[in-house]
Amino acid sequence: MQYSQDGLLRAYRRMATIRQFEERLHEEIAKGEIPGFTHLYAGQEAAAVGVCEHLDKDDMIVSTHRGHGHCIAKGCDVSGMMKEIYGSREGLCKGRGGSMHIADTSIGMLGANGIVGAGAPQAVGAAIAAKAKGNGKVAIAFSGDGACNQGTTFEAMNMAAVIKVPAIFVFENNHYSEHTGDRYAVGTALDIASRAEAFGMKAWRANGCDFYDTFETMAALLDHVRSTNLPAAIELDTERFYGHFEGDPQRYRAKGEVDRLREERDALKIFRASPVTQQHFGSAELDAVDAEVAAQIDAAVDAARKAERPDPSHVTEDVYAEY
Ligand SMILES: Cc1ncc(C[n+]2csc(CCOP(=O)(O)OP(=O)(O)O)c2C)c(N)n1
Repeated sequence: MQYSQDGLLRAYRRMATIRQFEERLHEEIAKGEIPGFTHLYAGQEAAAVGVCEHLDKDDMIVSTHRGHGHCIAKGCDVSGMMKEIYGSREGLCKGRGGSMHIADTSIGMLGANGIVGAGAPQAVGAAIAAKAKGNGKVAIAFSGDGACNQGTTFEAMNMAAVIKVPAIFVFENNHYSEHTGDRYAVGTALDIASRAEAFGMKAWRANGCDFYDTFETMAALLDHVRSTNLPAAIELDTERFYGHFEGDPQRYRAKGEVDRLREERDALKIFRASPVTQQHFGSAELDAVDAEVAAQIDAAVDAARKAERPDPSHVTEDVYAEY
């Protein structure tokens, strides 16, 4: 596959932004600065970015409870996200959503949400709209290995196959559903992609810690979906570096497991070590991106701390919509 320097730099910047955004949240949450419940995405950067780098602004994605990475990969404003997570009225959703409900429909990010398995039916709805409008857009549902066991996900895959809409089911298998390992919870010989195949759609598998593998596999998948308007699925083998939620003591993980994953399965290290990356960049150029991102995250936290908090008088705003 041909890669442009600009495209690769943008992909690296987005992955580095997700990583640093998450690491900073991990620190700020420990200080008690942030209200609400937070699920960190760090470790899964190559999955979100490898998928979303192919998308236009009007292609749509639906996220999960672990949504920050999907938001950043789709192009959400990072400062607006930070303000949202800090509960500010200046946040992307006026501070009403917090970490778990960030959305920006103006760029096709239809929202994160806390109901496991809710994303797939929403994406099918969005894909029906794309088909009705005939605009050639696709709708992607990100789901975890836990969500792949939900009835809603099966119903959505069946409907997408029957009514033939451009819905894409991205299963990010980070091997845990809360505290339960996939080997206890996922049947079909742990093969999630084969479930999609059973509904009659094409499915792919890729290493979700490797940007290039994910990106190239998604290129083939999207060629198929955009040329046929049919649904498809992909299973990405990935890892999460933090607990299920912030504060999770992670007693279900083997001793040293996360250290090993950070050593062997770190999406940013794998990207830097790739011969394709090394053909295009020296490490100084990528270090410079890391420094720019660090400054951006510092500024976002600073702005979020100072941003206006909601007032009780705002509570009834946006409750009703008029058509
Ligand atoms: C319908 C529903 N059932 C259960 C829960 C509780 N819950 C929250 S996250 C989660 C696990 C999700 O695992 P997975 O889909 O693999 O996503 P991951 O957390 O690994 O990103 C569960 C069971 C929920 N929020 N919604």
